[in-house]
Amino acid sequence: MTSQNCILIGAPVDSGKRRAGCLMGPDALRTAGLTSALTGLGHKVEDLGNLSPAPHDADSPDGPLFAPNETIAWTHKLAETAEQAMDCGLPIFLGGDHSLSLGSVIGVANYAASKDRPQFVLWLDAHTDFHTPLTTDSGNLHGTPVGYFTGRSDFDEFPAVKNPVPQENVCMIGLRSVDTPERLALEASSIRRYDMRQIDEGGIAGPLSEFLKHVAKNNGMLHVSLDVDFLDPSVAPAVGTTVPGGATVREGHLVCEMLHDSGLMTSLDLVELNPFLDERGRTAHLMVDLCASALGRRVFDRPTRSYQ
Ligand code: Z70
Ligand code: MN
Ligand code: MN
Ligand code: MN
Repeated sequence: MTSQNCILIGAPVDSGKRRAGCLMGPDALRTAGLTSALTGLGHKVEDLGNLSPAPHDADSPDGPLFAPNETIAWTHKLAETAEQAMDCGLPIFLGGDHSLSLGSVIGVANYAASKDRPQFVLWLDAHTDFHTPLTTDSGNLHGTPVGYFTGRSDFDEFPAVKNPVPQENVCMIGLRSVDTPERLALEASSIRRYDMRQIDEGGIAGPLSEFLKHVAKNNGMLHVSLDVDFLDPSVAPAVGTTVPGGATVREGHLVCEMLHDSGLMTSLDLVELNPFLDERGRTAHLMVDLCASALGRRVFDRPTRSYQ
């Protein structure tokens, strides 16, 4: 197995929604043994510690969006850190809520563009997070990163998206909670999307391997964004918005094992873990175990599958 240089980037972002607690996520993932899980697989691990947002004006409690200044400041910091880290190995962003992907994805996409390679994104989530600041009802910016990095308009105060990820390069799996404006915009888009019904009917391996083939054929770089609520809340309770009917432990591992076999993943977000809501660390441990599967942990050796 190829040894990777894993770069852990603590991103205790808690400004993307109102319920507090994701700021403890990076330390919970560390406490659950992330570093030793990865070094045990033969990888090098460099932990950059926890970042802070760029300097910003205080947010006012009124206004349609929750904490926009803080989230924009995080976006600046994370985009810059992501682009730099891509030159040194495989960045793993330890969230933090999903608004961290506003920054992580534009940063890695800028790096891919500098190498003349297309960026792809696998979005593992109950939600599509395809809002813009004008379509969101909740005002929670963790519901907007896919809208942002695919280049939707109305993100005026945010860093400019120099290299939007083309819609055809985005694949969402696990969907079961989609707001009407998101659904309408998605239906008018070429984003690949699989709801839980499709997974129930046909399994998760088919859609994923089709997407991985597409990434491989285009020599793409692949960012994977894993939201805790992709998983069913019965196995992953440490999340603010629990949506019943999510992926099973085995579906989660299968996705991660296939990602590893593909050799295509170049960056990863582990997001929305709220340790305040966990039960004896079980969600943190599951996220660490899934990350280990994505980096090569397996029960028995198997011939490597090809996605070419
Ligand atoms: C809803 C909104 C969301 C994550 C919840 C929910 C968004 N669509 N995203 N949890 N990760 O408020 O915009
Ligand atoms: Mn602040
Ligand atoms: Mn999400
Ligand atoms: Mn979600």
